[in-house]
Amino acid sequence: SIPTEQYAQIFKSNNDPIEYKKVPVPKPGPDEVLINIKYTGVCHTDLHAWKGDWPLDTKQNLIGGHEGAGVVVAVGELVEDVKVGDHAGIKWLNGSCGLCEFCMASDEPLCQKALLSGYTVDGSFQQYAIGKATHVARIPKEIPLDAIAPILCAGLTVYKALKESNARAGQTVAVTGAGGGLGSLTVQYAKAMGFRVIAIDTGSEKQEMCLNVLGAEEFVDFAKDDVIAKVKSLTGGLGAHAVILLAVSEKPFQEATEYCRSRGTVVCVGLPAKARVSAEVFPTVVRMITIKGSYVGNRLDTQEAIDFFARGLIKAPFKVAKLSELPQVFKLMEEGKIAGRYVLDTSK
Ligand code: 8ID
Ligand code: ZN
Repeated sequence: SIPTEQYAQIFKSNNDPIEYKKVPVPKPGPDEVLINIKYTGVCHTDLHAWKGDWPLDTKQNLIGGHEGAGVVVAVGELVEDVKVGDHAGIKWLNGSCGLCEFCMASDEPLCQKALLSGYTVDGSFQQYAIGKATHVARIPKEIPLDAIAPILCAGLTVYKALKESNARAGQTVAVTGAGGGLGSLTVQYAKAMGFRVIAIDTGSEKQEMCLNVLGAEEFVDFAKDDVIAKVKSLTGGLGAHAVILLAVSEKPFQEATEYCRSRGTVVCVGLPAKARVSAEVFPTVVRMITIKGSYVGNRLDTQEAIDFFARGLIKAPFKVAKLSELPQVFKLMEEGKIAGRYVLDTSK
């Protein structure tokens, strides 16, 4: 039976204290499902949302979180293909209109009426969360709910970004921010897609993880090495075929074209506050560099990213903490101290 109250992490407005307290269990509307969230990943986006880093307002009294994996406990009267007992996930895109030109073209993240979990609607930092039935991720029952949680944002986002990079099997992808949550999964998806990886991040823990656990071929420490020179020297002087920018700092967004190969693509994914992307015009033109953004993924990208995981190809390490410990996880994230992803157990 579904309780009437549950625990959540909630804050009034940006930078207000995050309170771990009891709130009502929401009721699904006709086209919605209610998911008993078992585990939720903590994405750097959740920290940006709390801090109000971006030029897009968050809802007041927000329950954050958008990597929630759990079990469906109730469905609205119009929902046909999701059943009570199914495993399902709350992802960043909670809902979209289905009718605009972007939705019609399966570019639903670009829908102007999109609902964003843990940002414009309540997300997964609670024990029971609502998602539109058309958008909740379908999770096969044999997949562990803790390990799949980070795939619901980080995994599908980086899988999509790698596709957007237009790199081919055998080519080299530089991953900037490779030791973080998105980064660790990028290294794994890149490998599964046949790419060679140069990981860029800092510190011995992330270096060890990237090289010995995730399978990157090279590691460049941005705090010690000359990143541009080192990536070029590792790629015969030409640079990486693609660069995936995941860092939460501006500098890489201003130098990535310099270690990207001619004809290559720089894919911007990280969203540091108030940052700008820039590149010198002359080399960008005469080396035919592409600079583009990539924003989460559509429902097919989601299911494909889950398929890679289901096939045993994605094994990025994650640490489990309690839902009640969210503020401590945010602190470690802010300090850049997390190698990989934290996943919260919502029962504690
Ligand atoms: O759809 C999207 N575009 C999307 C989806 C999900 C998340 C975008 N994001 C954004 C987040 O909002 C955030 O801005 O991607 C960014 C990365 O999220 P994350 O992976 O969850 O953050 P993290 O775990 O804190 O990892 C960031 C890593 O960047 C490294 C840090 O050391 C850390 O490992 N880093 C930094 I800060 N500066 C760096 C630099 N100069 C750097 N790595 C290389 N060079
Ligand atoms: Zn995210």
